[in-house]
Amino acid sequence: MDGSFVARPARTTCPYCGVGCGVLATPDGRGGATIAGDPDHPANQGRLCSKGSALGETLSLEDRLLHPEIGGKRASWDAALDAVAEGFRRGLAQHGPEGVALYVSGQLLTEDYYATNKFAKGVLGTANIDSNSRLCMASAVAAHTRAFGEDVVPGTYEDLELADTVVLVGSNLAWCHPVLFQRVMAAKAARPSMTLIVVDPRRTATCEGAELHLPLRPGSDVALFAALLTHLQDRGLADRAWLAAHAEGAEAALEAARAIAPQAAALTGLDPALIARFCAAWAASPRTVTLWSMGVNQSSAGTDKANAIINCHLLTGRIGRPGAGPFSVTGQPNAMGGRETGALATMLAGHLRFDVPAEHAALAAFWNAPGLPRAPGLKATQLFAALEAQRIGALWVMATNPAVSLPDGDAVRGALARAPFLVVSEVTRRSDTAAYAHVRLPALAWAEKTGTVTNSERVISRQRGFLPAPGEARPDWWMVAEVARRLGHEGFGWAGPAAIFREHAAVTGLARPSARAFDISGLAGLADDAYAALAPTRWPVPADGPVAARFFAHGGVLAGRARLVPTPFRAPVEDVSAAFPLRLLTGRLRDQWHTMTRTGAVPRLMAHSPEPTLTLHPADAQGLAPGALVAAESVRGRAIFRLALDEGQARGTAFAPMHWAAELAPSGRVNALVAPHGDPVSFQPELKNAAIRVSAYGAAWHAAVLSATRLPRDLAPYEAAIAVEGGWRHELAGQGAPAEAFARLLRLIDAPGMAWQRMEDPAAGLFRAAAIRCGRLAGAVLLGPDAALPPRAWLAALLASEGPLEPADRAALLAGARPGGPPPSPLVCACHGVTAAAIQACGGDGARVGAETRAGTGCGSCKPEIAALLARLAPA
Ligand SMILES: Nc1nc2c(c(=O)[nH]1)N[C@H]1C(S)=C(S)[C@@H](COP(=O)(O)OP(=O)(O)OC[C@H]3O[C@@H](n4cnc5c(=O)[nH]c(N)nc54)[C@H](O)[C@@H]3O)O[C@H]1N2
Ligand SMILES: Nc1nc2c(c(=O)[nH]1)N[C@H]1C(S)=C(S)[C@@H](COP(=O)(O)OP(=O)(O)OC[C@H]3O[C@@H](n4cnc5c(=O)[nH]c(N)nc54)[C@H](O)[C@@H]3O)O[C@H]1N2
Ligand code: SF4
Ligand SMILES: [Mo]
Repeated sequence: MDGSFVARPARTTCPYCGVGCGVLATPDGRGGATIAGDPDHPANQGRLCSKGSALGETLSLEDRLLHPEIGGKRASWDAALDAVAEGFRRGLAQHGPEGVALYVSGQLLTEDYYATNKFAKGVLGTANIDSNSRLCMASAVAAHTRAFGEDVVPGTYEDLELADTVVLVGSNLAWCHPVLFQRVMAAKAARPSMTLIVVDPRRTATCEGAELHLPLRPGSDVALFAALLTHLQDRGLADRAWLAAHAEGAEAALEAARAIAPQAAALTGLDPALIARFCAAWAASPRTVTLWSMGVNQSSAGTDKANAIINCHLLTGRIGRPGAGPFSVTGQPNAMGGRETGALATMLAGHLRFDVPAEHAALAAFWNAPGLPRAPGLKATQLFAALEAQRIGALWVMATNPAVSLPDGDAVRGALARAPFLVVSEVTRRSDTAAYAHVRLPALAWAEKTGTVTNSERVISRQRGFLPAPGEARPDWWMVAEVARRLGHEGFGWAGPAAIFREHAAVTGLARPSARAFDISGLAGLADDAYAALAPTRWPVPADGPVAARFFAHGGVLAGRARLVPTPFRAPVEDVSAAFPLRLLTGRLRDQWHTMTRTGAVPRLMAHSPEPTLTLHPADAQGLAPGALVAAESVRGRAIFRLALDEGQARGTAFAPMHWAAELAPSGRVNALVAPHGDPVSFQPELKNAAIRVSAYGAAWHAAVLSATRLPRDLAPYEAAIAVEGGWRHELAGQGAPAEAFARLLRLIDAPGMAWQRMEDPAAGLFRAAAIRCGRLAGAVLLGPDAALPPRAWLAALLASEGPLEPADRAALLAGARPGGPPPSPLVCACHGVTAAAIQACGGDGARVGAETRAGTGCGSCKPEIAALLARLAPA
């Protein structure tokens, strides 16, 4: 907190994606706040997406962890911190520094990250600190390091607007970096000659704005870029002068590409004419940005995929110029900060390296840490394998939910359950991982915490608290500092985040005179008030003066030369077979954030895609109907999903979102299926490719339950809890006698004063009941033999309505629809609650959609879907 309650807007940064949008948050004095985009922030210039604009709806304290707990019981901070110190002391005594670990997150602030890394490497003497960035950015980090000698993103967002061709590889930018996508679309509208190309096995919302979509076979990106590299060389587009001055390795990279290029069509499954169009478009446009994300990184060939992209830019010298360059976008708000502070098992701190003795010595001296580890530690999946093997005596998990987000999820949960000592710092009581913890520590959440984050374009922005700390919640850095102090270490006595930031900035100057691009030593003397007022600042900020915004701007700021890397082709580790014939792609939905601990409680964000869904191409559906339940299995585990069919899903693949946790859908955890195999260079797991099979899930009954409060978990083999205005909707399916299941569900929502309407037809397996209390709908249970239950949207809306039910509505409750009311239709626009039917009713006229329904006039995240609906209505 910067101060107590003030009713003026705080200038802060969105805590979701790596675009890093500036937010103006104005406290309402009742614990909430109104949220607006910051017009002065360079990343978003006032825009926000659906998740950002709903931030005000995530501030409730209802599910917050507000007090420390030991063994599930409330404890004082002193007792909890003593217990953590003791647990780590014991872990060190039993297993040495290799037997203790921290698992942290790109959602920590830079100051938290710095303190935690210093605690692990400086105090515990272990390099076993890894971040969920291992699941996210590790391949990009490794590729940058191989190509540039350092983890540096050369470009800026502006380059995406200045480019003539923008290529998005393995990125669903429209849903995952929506404000950046809107910037690209606005630039395209202003300059229609601009070309957008999407490389993704699925036809995503992002493709709505694209001229070209390459639906390549999952995992085959290296072959596509090998074809491009040889094409560029053969067309004489290699920039010989630039290569001679700034790069090396072109010959070897070309040789490797030539070995693959002739099979590019076979390996990618793409039409050779499409590959030729792609190569021609790229070749013809000196101003090309190739942006990539998880479809590239989350692969056993992730580092090679990224280097194959970078190679094309290096060969042509299309880097460091306005509108040109390879561009890895970050996922989390502070993925970049974690890389800067070095809070990964493979780095020291401030881009200093384990393998440069002078850098190691400089940091050991600066931290007064003679035990500073000399070699990298365990990477995320290795760390949890070591936990499972009982080689980790104490583990501290901070701001991440590995029970949900790590691959081979059932094994991870088993390891967490058997952990000798597990500490979890969390903001919510409802995290799957926190359920396993011996000690739970309540952290400050976004609205309360103070520090800095760095976005995808290297801009450091302030997060500023605007609500008071609730309960006994404390900053993450403070917890670490207190435990370090208990372990007898000085050097953690910071008065606040400004002091930590100064120390972090000073570390980035330690490598001098050896040149590191990441240098913010110019901020090491930042006074408290200057830190408080810090405007968005792009690094580097060296102590000795300003530098250009773009790296490699002719002549470049990096020491040494850039390197083209040979990238031989490797198929994904797990292959499909007769037993497991489908490749499972996993990823994100428009309105959800990760494991849903924050967005899952916001009805407006739940409406777009309320249940864990598996999408197949209709030709792969084996006669299954959309809306049916399906069991998906891999060799590792099983999950149950609602089926969706989409012509845009590549044949032979399936897609399921990564979001559902046991908290909301115990059977919908996709990572029960996914393999932990990693990239050999980056150790990033192959989260986008598991071989699975899909079959109908035969349930004896299907049910929907509406209630004012959330029902307990584990009621049925399939369940999804969905927050709606005024209460909760539960979708369930299970085995056993339908009549018994109905009676059990009724008992769960029954309460004194309820009047019941009931309809039972046991022969048909149909059971329905609605409860009325004080003239209003208080709950309902709809149960039947298949997924074709009455619609629930109208009933859910009645739960929230203030007034008494009208007689016609009362009569219609068990039908689930008001006579003559609109048929149910999926929500498209979350800001204005507009359904697909309402948009279609505008007759394919885009202007009418905005004017009459207001769809697409809010945050704009739904624009690609509106475009898709209109395209389907347009005359062929
Ligand atoms: N709405 C929302 N936005 C988010 C997040 C969120 O949870 N929700 N999380 C943030 C985070 S941490 C991250 S890392 C980013 C991720 O942002 P993205 O990487 O854009 O998101 P994903 O949906 O994980 O994956 C992108 C695409 O990769 C494709 N893909 C799968 N395999 C391959 C392949 O072999 N090659 C290619 N070319 N493509 C492939 C998938 O079909 C998918 O459409 O999003 C950030 N933004
Ligand atoms: N199959 C599959 N798996 C994936 C992915 C995929 O595409 N497919 N994507 C991967 C990627 S890219 C990512 S980034 C990960 C994300 O996965 P996670 O990091 O596990 O997901 P989150 O839900 O963001 O977890 C953050 C946790 O921190 C808590 N929290 C929020 N703010 C704070 C705070 O200030 N302090 C503390 N102490 N806690 C806080 C939240 O309540 C939440 O429980 O998932 C990875 N897993
Ligand atoms: S694009 Fe959306 S989620 Fe990402 S930072 Fe901006 S408002 Fe937040
Ligand atoms: Mo991520």
